[in-house]
Amino acid sequence: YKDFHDPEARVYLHYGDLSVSGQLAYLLHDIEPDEIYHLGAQSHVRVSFDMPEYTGDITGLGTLRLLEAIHKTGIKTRFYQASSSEMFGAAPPPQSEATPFQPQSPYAAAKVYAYYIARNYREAYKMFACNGILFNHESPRRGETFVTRKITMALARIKHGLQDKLFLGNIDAKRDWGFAGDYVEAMWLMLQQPKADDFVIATGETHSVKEFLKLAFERAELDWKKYVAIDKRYFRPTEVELLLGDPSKAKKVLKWKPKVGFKQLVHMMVDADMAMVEKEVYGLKGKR
Ligand code: G4F
Repeated sequence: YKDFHDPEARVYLHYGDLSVSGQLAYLLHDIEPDEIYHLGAQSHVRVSFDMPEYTGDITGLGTLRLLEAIHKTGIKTRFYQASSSEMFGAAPPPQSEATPFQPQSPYAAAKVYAYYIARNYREAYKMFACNGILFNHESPRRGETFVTRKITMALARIKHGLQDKLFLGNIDAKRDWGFAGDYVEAMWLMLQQPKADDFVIATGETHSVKEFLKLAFERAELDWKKYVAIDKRYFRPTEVELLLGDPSKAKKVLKWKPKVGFKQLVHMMVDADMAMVEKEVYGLKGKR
């Protein structure tokens, strides 16, 4: 973020709330964006079981409010809906654009609603609205309560003596993990196409949380089994055991493919958190 007085400022912040439809319309009217990437949501699956109504309101109805604001203001824009592989839920892998959804959480059910309402506005009002059905995408910027970052943060702290244990839930769950940077490129490509459509974005590989743990701790020369404990509180009432995407359509139409592999991604995240914690420790020592 740069202050807007700075001549080099390229990012401008506007305030809005997905629960306030009128204000969304004012924002769109003022900004007239060429492209909208709608990633706003209550996006944590476990939290959606604790806050199901809020999740339905923001993640599901929030999307409707934004689409309706575009429709009512009549602005010409291209709309990207952040759909999620969680929508596939219990559906057998590999999951593609043709796989029927079987959502397993209030979050996933809200995303299914948002997916269909985006399609409906595309058909009803000829809006350029795309669904990117993104499988898990990670980076050093990942929120600290999602499992990958929770692991890399904890192990960096363990390595430097700032933490003893890491408590996790279901470590047998499998996910198709990719690098967020690659996936953002796919989102942009979707909005550059001549026709709006829906695309699965995935690597086509699946790995368990346990595999992530092993690779991450090995990178820090630690044995994960000595530090990880299972806490039932991190289990979900209904779990998505296995996600594995089939990105063939994106490869063919968007000419997209992921550049960063699983091991490289794990190492990137571990290295970033090790560097951050080292700085924290060094800073603390410096103060003494
Ligand atoms: O990192 P997670 O919380 O991601 P999850 O639930 O797959 O959802 C993420 O990816 C979706 C795309 O498919 C997004 F739509 C969504 O917004 C979010 O970004 O959990 C991954 C797996 C789960 O099976 C979970 O049960 O890790 C398991 N897990 C095991 N222990 C844990 C933990 N997850 C979290 N967050 N914390 C744990 O301690």
